[in-house]
Amino acid sequence: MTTAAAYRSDHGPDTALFEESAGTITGFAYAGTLATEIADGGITGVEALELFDDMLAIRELEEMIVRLRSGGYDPLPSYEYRGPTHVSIGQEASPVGACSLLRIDDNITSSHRGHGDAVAKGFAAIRRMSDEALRARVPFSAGGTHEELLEAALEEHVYHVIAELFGKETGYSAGRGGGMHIGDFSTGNLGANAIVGGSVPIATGAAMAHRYDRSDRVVCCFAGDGAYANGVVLESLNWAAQAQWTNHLAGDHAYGLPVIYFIQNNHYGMTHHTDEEVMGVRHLARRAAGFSEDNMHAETIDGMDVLAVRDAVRRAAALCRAGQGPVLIEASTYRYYGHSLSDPRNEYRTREEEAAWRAVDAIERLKLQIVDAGVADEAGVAAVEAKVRERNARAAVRASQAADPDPAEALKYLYTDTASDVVPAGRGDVVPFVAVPPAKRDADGAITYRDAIRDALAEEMIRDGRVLFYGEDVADYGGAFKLTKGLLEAFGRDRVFNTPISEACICGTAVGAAIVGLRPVVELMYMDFALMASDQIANQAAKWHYMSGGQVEVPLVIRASVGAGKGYGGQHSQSLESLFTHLPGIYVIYPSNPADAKGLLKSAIRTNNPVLFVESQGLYPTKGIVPEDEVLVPIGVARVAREGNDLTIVSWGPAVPDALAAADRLQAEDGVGAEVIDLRSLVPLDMETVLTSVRKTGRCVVASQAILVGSYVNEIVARIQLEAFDFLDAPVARIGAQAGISPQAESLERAFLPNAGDIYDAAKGLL
Ligand SMILES: Cc1ncc(C[n+]2csc(CCOP(=O)(O)OP(=O)(O)O)c2C)c(N)n1
Repeated sequence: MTTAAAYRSDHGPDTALFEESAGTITGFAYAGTLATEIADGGITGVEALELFDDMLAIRELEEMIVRLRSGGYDPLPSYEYRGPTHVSIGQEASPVGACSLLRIDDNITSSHRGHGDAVAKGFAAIRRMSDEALRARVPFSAGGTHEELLEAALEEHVYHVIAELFGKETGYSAGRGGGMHIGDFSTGNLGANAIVGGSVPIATGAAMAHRYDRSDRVVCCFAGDGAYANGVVLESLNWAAQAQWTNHLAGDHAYGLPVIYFIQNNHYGMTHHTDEEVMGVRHLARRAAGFSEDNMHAETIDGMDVLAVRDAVRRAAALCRAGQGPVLIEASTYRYYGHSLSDPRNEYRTREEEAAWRAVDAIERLKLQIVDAGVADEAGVAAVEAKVRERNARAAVRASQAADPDPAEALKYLYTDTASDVVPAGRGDVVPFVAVPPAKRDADGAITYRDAIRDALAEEMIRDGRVLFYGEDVADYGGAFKLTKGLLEAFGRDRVFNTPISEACICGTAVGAAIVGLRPVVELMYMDFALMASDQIANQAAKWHYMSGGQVEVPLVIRASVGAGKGYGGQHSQSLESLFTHLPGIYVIYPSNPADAKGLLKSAIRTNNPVLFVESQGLYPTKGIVPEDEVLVPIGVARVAREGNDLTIVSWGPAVPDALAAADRLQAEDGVGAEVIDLRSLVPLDMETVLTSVRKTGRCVVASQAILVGSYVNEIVARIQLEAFDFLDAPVARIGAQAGISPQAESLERAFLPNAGDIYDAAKGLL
């Protein structure tokens, strides 16, 4: 374990002249053939036939999609295929060559054009499985020999892939993901991603987890050339190359991230040319030079030669397993079809160009070499072709007949009801290097909201070694608000570390680490910066449990603090919780007091759902009694903060103290008993507690600090009016910030934000 060695620089200015070259990146260096590979022991004839089989299986599957669209797929002449048609025909050598050198427990991530990656990783993993593991995948198979079981398992894999493409319950993701999000976690496929580049930080986070676990697992991240212009991808390269993984402060775990960035460079984005149009470099492998002193061991290879792919991935995986990752491989390849089948592709490329690439077709090239090297004769090769065709056809027919998901289950897998109730053996009861400084307690036992959060983190990090904590400046400095001071010293830099200013990567790596078994807690310095990470929060963290059909859980916590009320202006003051309530799949919690902050954060760390945990900087110094014993506050249970019979005030976060102040004034000045409900968690929402109160009081004000346009306040108001209309004696009133931008000037910000007086006035208006 690395302890808290300090990063304290004592370098003065150094302006000595230097010249630096970006080093050499090679391209197309591989010169082997199947015959030389066999002679050198790099491959066996059987393995060569397996590569052939695997590439054919991908092509057959995707040609099925092409023919289904035109009604020309003989096994299913009238099946109506719906959904995306991003076929990768032409690119098969990349996934097949790469996956053939990965272990079962290695991972891949994939792109919107990921059918081939899914088939290849599954086939490669299945080919390595024991009879027992194979039998578990095909319990119904009558086959007795290894070959029979293997063949049945391969067919079953194709079946589950096609069933997913057809949107069937027996698809890998139970029809919830489809081809653009297909994942098979049982064979190490962490999912395809329809957000171009979206999976790259996830792969990086999974590699970070493998490093943390001291395993020698590797992650191969497939993405297209277009993706390598995307911000989060470039952030990921920077993230993976950080010196802190390998320098002396990493102690006994100085080890580069075991990730292979495998660019499937088919030379087109959707229709644009990456090489000559939207990129300033000729070879994408050059990208690596900007991020790491050793160019990430980058190279360009012939992606139309499955043996060249194997050669590169063999070396890359070995480097990663030896702690010398990351590695970047640019495979030059081509897709014969357009972006999708609705793209005729004549606006942007010529038939001559297509013919030139088809002339170096990877499947044909391997077939010739198989015959030339004497691995099989023409008849043997034809037999493999027939076997693949028939296997795929049987799987497709079965998939077409499989049951559609039950419409009543459209929301199944949105959330999980599991939590980390038991910490696995060897992971629990961590002994800190030094004790976390105890929170300052008042005589009555009160501590601050800030310390309550820090204590929750510390307790959970002791309870469970899978909990990591990272974010910008959170380690030595203790975060911008000094909230996490002491955690680095207690848990070491392995578990508490500073990150680059890369909000998308902070959240995306957390998704990757979570789906392979860790429980990351990350900090966004200001909630406004969540917008920088919005794809990773909204499309990745929130969606993977559902899109995987429940195959995977995403236990992570994103802590984000709201800066409102400090005069920090429009980009550091936003209460954005409502935005995230609009994104099903992620819990949204906003505590109003120290006890809830602590108890809810502990629960958030333990639930297997992703959680956006919103904090108020204005509340950080406020105090409240927090029991010294462990208390978990349940998520999704509102708190009646003050009882009353005349009127209900519903609120959350920093609006709760205002609501309580308004209630006190109503009592004192008007003799009105207001009941104050602190929602605590917005998602899941405890509407029952709200309705029970409103049914009793007949009047309600709903208040938060968010601006009212699009606020979650409106959701509560609407539900009250729908579900308790008959009990209302007045319309429900709403309170929020003005529909504008947080101003800096105190006079303006005071006017902009709602306060206790506004709540009081609204309540009076109802009486
Ligand atoms: C973030 C994002 N922007 C745009 C798109 C629309 N889109 C889908 S595929 C694609 C091109 C991707 O190019 P590349 O990464 O090279 O992969 P390829 O399609 O060539 O396999 C685009 C622009 C998207 N899905 N996601």
